[in-house]
Amino acid sequence: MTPRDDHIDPVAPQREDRRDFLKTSAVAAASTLVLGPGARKAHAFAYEPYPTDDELETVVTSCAHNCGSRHMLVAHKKGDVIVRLSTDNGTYQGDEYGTDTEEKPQIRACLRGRSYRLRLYSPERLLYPMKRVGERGEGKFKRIGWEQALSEIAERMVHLKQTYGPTALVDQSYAGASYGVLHKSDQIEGLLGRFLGMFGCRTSSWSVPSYQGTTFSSRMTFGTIEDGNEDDAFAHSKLIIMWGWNPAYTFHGGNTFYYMRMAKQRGCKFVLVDPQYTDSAAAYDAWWIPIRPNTDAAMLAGMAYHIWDKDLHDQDFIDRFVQGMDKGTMPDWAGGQESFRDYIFGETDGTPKTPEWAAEICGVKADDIRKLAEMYATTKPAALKASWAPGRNAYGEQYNRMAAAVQAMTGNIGVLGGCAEGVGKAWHAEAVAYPYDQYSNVWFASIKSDRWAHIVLNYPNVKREEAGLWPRGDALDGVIPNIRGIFWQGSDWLNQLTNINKEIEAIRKLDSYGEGESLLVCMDSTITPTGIWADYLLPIATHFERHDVALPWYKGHYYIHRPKVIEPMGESKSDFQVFTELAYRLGFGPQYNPKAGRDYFNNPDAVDEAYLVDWWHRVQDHQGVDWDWETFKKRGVYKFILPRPHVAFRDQIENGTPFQTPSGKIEIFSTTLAQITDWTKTQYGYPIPAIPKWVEPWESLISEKTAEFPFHMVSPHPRWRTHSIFHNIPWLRETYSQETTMNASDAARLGIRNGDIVECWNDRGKVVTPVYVTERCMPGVVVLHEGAWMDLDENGVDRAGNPDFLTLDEPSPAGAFAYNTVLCNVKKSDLGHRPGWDQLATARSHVFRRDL
Ligand SMILES: Nc1nc2c(c(=O)[nH]1)N[C@H]1C(S)=C(S)[C@@H](COP(=O)(O)OP(=O)(O)OC[C@H]3O[C@@H](n4cnc5c(=O)[nH]c(N)nc54)[C@H](O)[C@@H]3O)O[C@H]1N2
Ligand SMILES: Nc1nc2c(c(=O)[nH]1)N[C@H]1C(S)=C(S)[C@@H](COP(=O)(O)OP(=O)(O)OC[C@H]3O[C@@H](n4cnc5c(=O)[nH]c(N)nc54)[C@H](O)[C@@H]3O)O[C@H]1N2
Ligand code: SF4
Ligand SMILES: [Mo]
Repeated sequence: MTPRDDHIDPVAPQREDRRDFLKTSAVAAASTLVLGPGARKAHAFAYEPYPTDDELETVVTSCAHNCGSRHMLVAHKKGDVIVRLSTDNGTYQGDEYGTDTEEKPQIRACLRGRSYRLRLYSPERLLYPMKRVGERGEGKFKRIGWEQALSEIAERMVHLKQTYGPTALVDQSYAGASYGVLHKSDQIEGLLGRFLGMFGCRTSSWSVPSYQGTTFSSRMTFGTIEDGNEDDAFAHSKLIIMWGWNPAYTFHGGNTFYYMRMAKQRGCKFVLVDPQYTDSAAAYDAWWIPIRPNTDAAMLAGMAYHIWDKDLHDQDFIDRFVQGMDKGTMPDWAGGQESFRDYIFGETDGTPKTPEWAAEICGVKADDIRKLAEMYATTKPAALKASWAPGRNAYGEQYNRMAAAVQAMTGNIGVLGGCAEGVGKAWHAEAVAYPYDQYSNVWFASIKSDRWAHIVLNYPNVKREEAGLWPRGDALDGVIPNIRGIFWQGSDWLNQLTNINKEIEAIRKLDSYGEGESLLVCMDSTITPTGIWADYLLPIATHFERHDVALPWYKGHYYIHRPKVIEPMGESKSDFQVFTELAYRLGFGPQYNPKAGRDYFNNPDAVDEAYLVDWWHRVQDHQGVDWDWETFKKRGVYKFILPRPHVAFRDQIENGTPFQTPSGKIEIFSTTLAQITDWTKTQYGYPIPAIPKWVEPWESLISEKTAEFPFHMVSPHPRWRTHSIFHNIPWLRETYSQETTMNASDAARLGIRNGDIVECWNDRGKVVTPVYVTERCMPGVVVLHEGAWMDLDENGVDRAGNPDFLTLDEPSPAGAFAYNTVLCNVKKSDLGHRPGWDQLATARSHVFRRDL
């Protein structure tokens, strides 16, 4: 058989007329999958005729979403249909043969980006406004027009605001569409926040799932979250400690791997501190130190003890740049309070934090803790890259602060090849376009993001510290919001926040208020697990279908133009169009979108361009960009060439510029925290020590709860998805599958073999997946990647394997989501696993072949 005969590409259009294709594509794709190859003869567009580049139009654009990087995608289109995607090959800058150099690398897309055509034209693509006709969560919707959708939503918003006050609607916008200049979804700068704020009814969600513990640490320690180097700085390290960091899977920059390979070639040594042996460790031949999850702060404390004990610390650096590392660097006003060294040597609590003390907690041998401490303190420069996952835990903030203390005591901050990173934002993009600088982030209550369900379920008997209410200092201060509605924009938060069963219970409570007394709106370009629970689904144009400029994620120094590559599919509109039109209906259209008129809903292009041109002028003024807007549009990507690798805090260390903390120093002893007296009146709710300390998490492998739930589950980010995005892409599910990773000795004890179906459960929920049995995961730990699209059976068991059925919604005091603080049990199961809603679209045979 030649490909021409049997290849069926459910994505490729089969007719010339795109509009017809759009209407029929979902149905065609679905029937293709059900009937299978051969059942219906398809004309294999992708192979015959196979259009060559000269027959196609080539458009440079970028990939999108909250995925760890930002890469160039090149769309090759015929008419209004993208038939091929490629990526940067170095030629788009005008270099005919292409360049890829250390100072100007290509920004090549990963497997997700290259599969994007399948997301764009997926059967789950949302093409029309929809209204729920069944029960919430049942997934029954009917198609309605924009007019009906927007007038009903506006009417309900007014009713809820008037009846339940200015905090009735929760903003659950998140980073699905961040990192664009104009079309933004996020909690601070996003379109939804501005919209609800101007409307006068908004409860904001202040804690960031990714790294709230880490953010807190960075702010307290350095006074900023811009504590990162650009990736090329890694090429200069002699030792890189990947602490809970797996850049082979979980992107943290676009070219991290390229520069780490350069470091390797120049003799750098690598260490991995992680409960699982990762592909990053394999690629760099790292020394793997398996550690019990959530015990990192204890291990770092043991390292600090040994570094002092052997006199390997950098006292000169400490004296010049650090507050509170030892007695000599404590501020005068803090008389009698404990310094970090006092804590480490047990001067107050009588427990010296020796490597032996740490070993009991973290399960790493004391000798290994000593060996790593010596390696780190004597190899210069050394990068201790303390990633976010170990901080996505109960008291996760203490881990990041402890890592910062160890970075500071060895003088590895502000030097090329060192690393101060907590959050690790590096080079500063000119992020927002007018009008965001006006009226953004206005809120009437702000809660810890994963407390909304707790508030709904317990209202009004909720203490302000349980809700994590941010102080306001006015009449609304401490007032618990009477939540009556949620807007999801650029988030799949029902699927991604903690303790999904509790969220479902909260939605049931909203149901009980009766028809019209609550409102759930989901704005997305695909039907998502969250959308299934909404009352209204609003179809949003993807970044291929609107005009914008793409910004790098936390690393990278470039801008990528994002033209409107194709017309919006179906009846989809951009978020900005939808909010502008709603704002007109609610009476503040011109303020919301000052450059637009009422016709923006149908003609957005000139207005969008005008905002982007304003922004580009700002870039030209502030960042010395020498191209004009038209040149940028023509070339597609502007890559900055930095005079030297960007290293955070170089200026502070080389020139004595003060840090942005109250004392102007690196604050291991925090001025801010030391001065708080009533914690219940702060957004934290509960006390946080002024210096980093090991605090035992609510559940871990050292807690008594292991008698019932002996496994610690961690849920890292998948290589083949961006959280939940791309879960519905069959190509990607052929590369990896959603499976529970487990150590071979645990599996043997439980009679579990590779490929068996297992259930993982605890007192919060239960999920079903195949199991991957390996030596690459330490005993007692199971790994299950976040982001699978939940798929409940009639007993509420998740057949897809979404770990957030097991996570706990209790936030750490500094706001860290405790995604990786989970005990559970595991057993072989007869329950069914479903890899995707279109479950036939997997090639992982072990799911079907049970007798391995
Ligand atoms: N167990 C566990 N759970 C986790 C984590 C974990 O480590 N473990 N990690 C957490 C972390 S760090 C994060 S960041 C969250 C991510 O949580 P989410 O942000 O909810 O995850 P995404 O799947 O990226 O969802 C983004 C949604 O935005 C939509 N979208 C994309 N572009 C646009 C647009 O332009 N407009 C609109 N309206 N929608 C758009 C996408 O289709 C997608 O449905 O997950 C968290 N969940
Ligand atoms: N491919 C891909 N890349 C992404 C994303 C994605 O969804 N897909 N999401 C992006 C986003 S929004 C974020 S927030 C970042 C997240 O970036 P990270 O937080 O760095 O990533 P994770 O994948 O959650 O975890 C990294 C490693 O930490 C380990 N780990 C988990 N718990 C612990 C612990 O308690 N101690 C130690 N020592 N190790 C632990 C895991 O086993 C894993 O190997 O990734 C970004 N990059
Ligand atoms: S890392 Fe992100 S931006 Fe880059 S190609 Fe992959 S999904 Fe797209
Ligand atoms: Mo994240």
